Formats: sequence, C-alpha cells, structure tokens
Amino acid sequence: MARAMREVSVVIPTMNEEASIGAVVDEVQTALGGWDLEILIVDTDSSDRTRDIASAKGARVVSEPRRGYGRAYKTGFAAATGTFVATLDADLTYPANRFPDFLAAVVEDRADFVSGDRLSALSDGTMTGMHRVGNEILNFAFRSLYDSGVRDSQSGMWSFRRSILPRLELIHDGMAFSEELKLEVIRAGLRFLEIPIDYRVRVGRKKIRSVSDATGNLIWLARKRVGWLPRG
Ligand SMILES: Nc1nc2c(ncn2[C@@H]2O[C@H](COP(=O)(O)OP(=O)(O)O)[C@@H](O)[C@H]2O)c(=O)[nH]1
Ligand SMILES: [Mg+2]
Repeated sequence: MARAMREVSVVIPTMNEEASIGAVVDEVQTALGGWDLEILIVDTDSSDRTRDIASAKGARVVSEPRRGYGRAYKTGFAAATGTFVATLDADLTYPANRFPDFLAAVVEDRADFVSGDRLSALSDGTMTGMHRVGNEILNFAFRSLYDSGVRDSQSGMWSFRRSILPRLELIHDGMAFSEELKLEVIRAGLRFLEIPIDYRVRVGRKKIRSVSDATGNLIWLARKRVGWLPRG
C-alpha cells in the first residue's frame, strides 16, 4: 500500500541506542509539532529496546541489516515520503529544537541543503580531545582538497528537499557518507548553508571507531578528489 506523503521525514540511524532514542523522538516531535511529520528509525540489528521504544512513540522502524552509517541513510532516504528530509543521530548530541530554523531556510529558498556546524560554538568537554583533533584534521583536508568553506564536514544534522537526492551520487556505506553527501551537494551546484548549533555530550556508547574511521575518511576524501573510487 502506498504511504501518504508527509511534509517532513526525519531519518535517524540507530544501532543499540535504547538509552537515548526515546528522548530523541520526543524532542523531534516537540520541535516539529506544527508539521505533518514522519519519523523513520533505520535500525541495524539492535539487540536492546531501541526498536520497541521508537515504535511505541510512533516512529516507523525500517530494518537495514547491512552495517554502516551511510548504508542506513541511503535506505532511510529511499523509504522517506516527505517533501523535506531532516536527519540527526540517535544519541541526543544534536539539538532537534533547531529543525524549524533548518527547514525554514529550505522552505524560504535561502538554501538547498542545511547542515549543523558543531565546531564554531563547541562547549568544553563535549568532544574528547582526540575527537576534536580528528575532526579538525578531516576539516582541514576537506577544505584544502576541495577548496570549500565548509566548517564542519563530519556533522550529521541536515535538512533538505527530498527532490535533490537524484542529483547526488552517494556511494559510501560508512562514516565517510557524511562528507560525501556535503561534497555531492556542492558538486551538484546546490546551495549549502551551515548553521552553528550547540552540540551535547553523547548518551550511550559511540558506534564510530574514531581512529580507523577517521583514517578511512581521509583516504576516501583523497580518492574522491582524484576520481579513483570503488563502485557499489
Ligand atoms: N543503522 C545503523 N546506524 C548506525 C550504524 N553505525 C552508527 N549508527 C548510528 O549512526 C549515528 C552516528 O553514530 P555515532 O556513534 O553517534 O557516531 P559519531 O556521532 O560520529 O560519534 C548514531 O545514531 C548511531 O546509532 C550502523 O551501522 N547502522
Ligand atoms: Mg553521534
């Protein structure tokens, strides 16, 4: 049966996030109370109560057994029905209450893609020193290789019109999906806007392997720059 089109689909990847997913769904529902809203949880084999909590609160749970942050987003985007798409992590780090500002920029046609910038106003202790340094190395590489002014290349809070997706070539299944998406938006000639946001301390255990994911992202950035990428 075809699903009714929604105004906005909020896509949230999850893997064992029972400590935070309920509060994240609550925050999204509060923030977007005035919108015709669907919340999609894209879940990879959670063995805790993540799925139950999300569905009890009215979210739709989409199963994606294939591992990977990027894989989860591609599946979630394909399942979304909204005219607009908004995203964030399931770990309570991103401020869902800023979604109205993000979406307003797209609705009012000030931007095609809005991304939260966590780094311009980062409070002490929110990211570990290593996490911060890793982010800055990746941002430096991103800006140098692509001559772009993007401040926070690894941010995962976005809003955009779903109709831009066919213009983007999204290949990466892992954490580098975040930078790939931003680069594709820019490459497609779409208007990219960053909005500074408050970033909070993570609830629950992080899923990235900081050093190997960061190294993988760096190698991937360089390969994309020279057009030498594995397909599929
Ligand atoms: N479905 C799915 N979600 C994932 C996977 N890896 C990470 N996530 C989710 O993606 C989001 C980002 O992961 P997180 O550990 O917070 O990474 P960080 O914010 O970069 O430190 C969280 O909501 C995770 O639960 C995966 O393989 N599958
Ligand atoms: Mg996170």
